[in-house]
Amino acid sequence: MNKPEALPLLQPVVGRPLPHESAHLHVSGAAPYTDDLPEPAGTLHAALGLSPIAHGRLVAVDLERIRRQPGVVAVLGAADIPAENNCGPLLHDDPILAAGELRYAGQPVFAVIATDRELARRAAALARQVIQAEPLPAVLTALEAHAAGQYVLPPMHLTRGEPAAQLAAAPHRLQGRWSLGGQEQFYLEGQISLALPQEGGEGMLLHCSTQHPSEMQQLVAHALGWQAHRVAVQCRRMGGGFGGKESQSALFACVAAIAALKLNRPVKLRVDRDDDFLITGRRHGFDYRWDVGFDADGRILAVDVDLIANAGHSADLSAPVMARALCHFDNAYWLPHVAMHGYCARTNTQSNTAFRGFGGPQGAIAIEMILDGVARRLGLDPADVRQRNFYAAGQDVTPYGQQVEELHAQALTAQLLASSRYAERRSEIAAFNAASAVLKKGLAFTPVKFGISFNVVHLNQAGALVHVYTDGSVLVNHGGTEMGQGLNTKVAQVVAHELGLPLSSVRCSATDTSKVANTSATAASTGSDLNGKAAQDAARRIKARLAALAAERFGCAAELVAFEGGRVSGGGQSLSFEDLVAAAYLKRIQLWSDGFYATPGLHWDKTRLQGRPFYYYAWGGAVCEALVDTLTGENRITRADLLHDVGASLNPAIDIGQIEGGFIQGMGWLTMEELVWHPVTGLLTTHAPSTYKIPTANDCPTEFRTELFGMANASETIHRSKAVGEPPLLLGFAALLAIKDACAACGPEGCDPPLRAPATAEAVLDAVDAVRG
Ligand code: MTE
Ligand code: LUZ
Ligand code: MOS
Repeated sequence: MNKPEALPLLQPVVGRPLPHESAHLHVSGAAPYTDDLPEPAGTLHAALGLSPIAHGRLVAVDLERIRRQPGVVAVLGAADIPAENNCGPLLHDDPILAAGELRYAGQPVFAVIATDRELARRAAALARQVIQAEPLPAVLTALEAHAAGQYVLPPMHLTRGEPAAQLAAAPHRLQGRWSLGGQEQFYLEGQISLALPQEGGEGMLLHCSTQHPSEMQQLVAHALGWQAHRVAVQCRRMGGGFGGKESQSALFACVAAIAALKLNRPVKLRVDRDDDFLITGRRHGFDYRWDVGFDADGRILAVDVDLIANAGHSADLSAPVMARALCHFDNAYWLPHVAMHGYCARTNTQSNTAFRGFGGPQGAIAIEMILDGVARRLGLDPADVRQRNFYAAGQDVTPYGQQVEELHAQALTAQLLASSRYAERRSEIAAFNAASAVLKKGLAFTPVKFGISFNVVHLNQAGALVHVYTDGSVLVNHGGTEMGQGLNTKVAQVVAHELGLPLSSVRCSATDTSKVANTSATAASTGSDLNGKAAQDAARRIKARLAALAAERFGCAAELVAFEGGRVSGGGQSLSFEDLVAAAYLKRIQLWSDGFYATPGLHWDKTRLQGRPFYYYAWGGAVCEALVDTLTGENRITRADLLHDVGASLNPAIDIGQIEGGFIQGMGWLTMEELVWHPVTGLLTTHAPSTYKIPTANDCPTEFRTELFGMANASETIHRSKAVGEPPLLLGFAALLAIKDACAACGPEGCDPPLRAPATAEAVLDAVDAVRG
């Protein structure tokens, strides 16, 4: 045993801006994604034949003709599925391959398996010629479906107080309607699964780009008619998921597995970008109707609102998405009397699904549009009206009955409005607009309050497995998946901190259903909250065993043993972590452990929509400045100031990346990403980057300032940090409202431009025309 030595000044591993664990591989193009894995000899490739029509009765498919195409080994239809023809996550209403009915243009009808991908795609492209169907009338918009009472789920209502009576009594009243588009996840790595038959066809291993390996395992098992223990799903990393691989990776996993089982050969299904757009759903577009009562200062007295989501052809995750929309309509505001009505309209389009924010953005933006309208009606600065309506002491219970414990909106807003010089710039912009006929500027502030936890209580659990090897190195496996958000880096930091090791001693391995079972999706921003805690639990169990051994050696109490800087010390003595581990092994002490975490204190009544669905809230605020060319409609965000609450950050570099990325993604949704379905055929016409525009580096605000709010989480989360994945997307609201503000500068004092989202050049010109009258 060594004499204690002066420890070098130790840099804590948790809380440091360390680079993403794969950053060097990402930037050098060396990080392997599913398609980069070596293909075993004999691997076959699948492609999907898609419905050419939006709605119809499927009469026949000439699969024989497809079978005769070059390179084709097999063609599978719904009848070839061994067991359940479903890949829906909650309800069993999502066919893997169409049977009986065609529900949207782009729906997979058959799968071609060929010797190479190009040949498979060529054969699948004959879909239009081999599918025989009787067309039926298609419902393509949510409003049409709503008018016909056609829903994928029963309507949801959330009410507090007496909204009707208070509306009638309110001194001011405003009614409105608004329409908001959906958004494509546009993960850079498309949907992909590689299925490898094991044990002569008795088992199946899937490499799948998915946020939810456990659900892929279950759905594949159901499709094959197998018990779950015969299916293993692995995912090392995704090239982005953004919610699009929470449930909708399942169709691809199921098709690959069904084909692999049938042919007893490895089968890879990697869809082309256009097919990915046509097959999978995305963020729900919403239509709103509202009626709001307010006082002369712009304080909201009562509001009644309809939220109509385009769910697409099946339920998918629309129920929890709509529940989250209803639970975010309040955003940061006290709404004393409120009635919300949520409708998930069934249409003949792709089934819409999770996308960063999971309905939260669609709920919260409605109150932001309402408050903007209220401020314009009263001739007040919208930032003042917003601040007057913030949750405050005594006015701090949400419509769904959860108390808002940290009231950060006021302090965060004051700090942001000061650092962004909101008031001064407001007058500078007014002066600019007065002198500029064509170019107009606009300014807007919007706050964020976002509830953290899955709004389905039982999903808030996680497991981890930590191995310490005899050389003192550590391997972590947890139930979360890495999609670029830095989860593995954060979890490794937590484990390194616990064992007093440098980060280089700890690695995370691929997510694997045979290592940690029954995991939840990496979603709802809870990845590091849940898996960080589970991994900490596992590390602490190992540490306790090691501390007991060290205490014996040092002749001190186990509580006095410290793990720091790669050394273990106590009672005035110390030894290296490695030496202690080697000694523990010889003493036959278990050097690995599982760990588990379940978020405490959550309860939720999903019929009454009441309870405590969220462990805590994350807060934020954005101030955006827009420059609009009112002759062409072109617009850009020239400056953005973001102030965002991540609690005590686990990794400020990763968190700032998430905040900037989330803001840009929210800005893209609201200002440029436009989805267009052909009004007659129902075909999605914007199904490639040539027609669907996502923001690029050129669209970043010229001045882009991001700051962390810096208050530790009042709730006992992992190192008092806060989830950061989704909430910053809502910061993008300020981009839309800044453009709207610039449009307002074209009309008379107090005008309210009817700007729809996305605020494309056309939308801006329409809004400008409307206020110019
Ligand atoms: N960041 C990157 N780079 N790529 C992604 O796919 N997904 C977002 C967010 N940030 C995503 C991302 C979404 S939708 C969620 S729910 C969270 O990351 C999931 O990861 P977390 O819970 O570990 O934050
Ligand atoms: N709830 C939620 C969910 O708040 N976020 C999610 O991502 C989710 N996914 C499935 C079910 N409920
Ligand atoms: Mo994120 S939408 O919860 O995957």
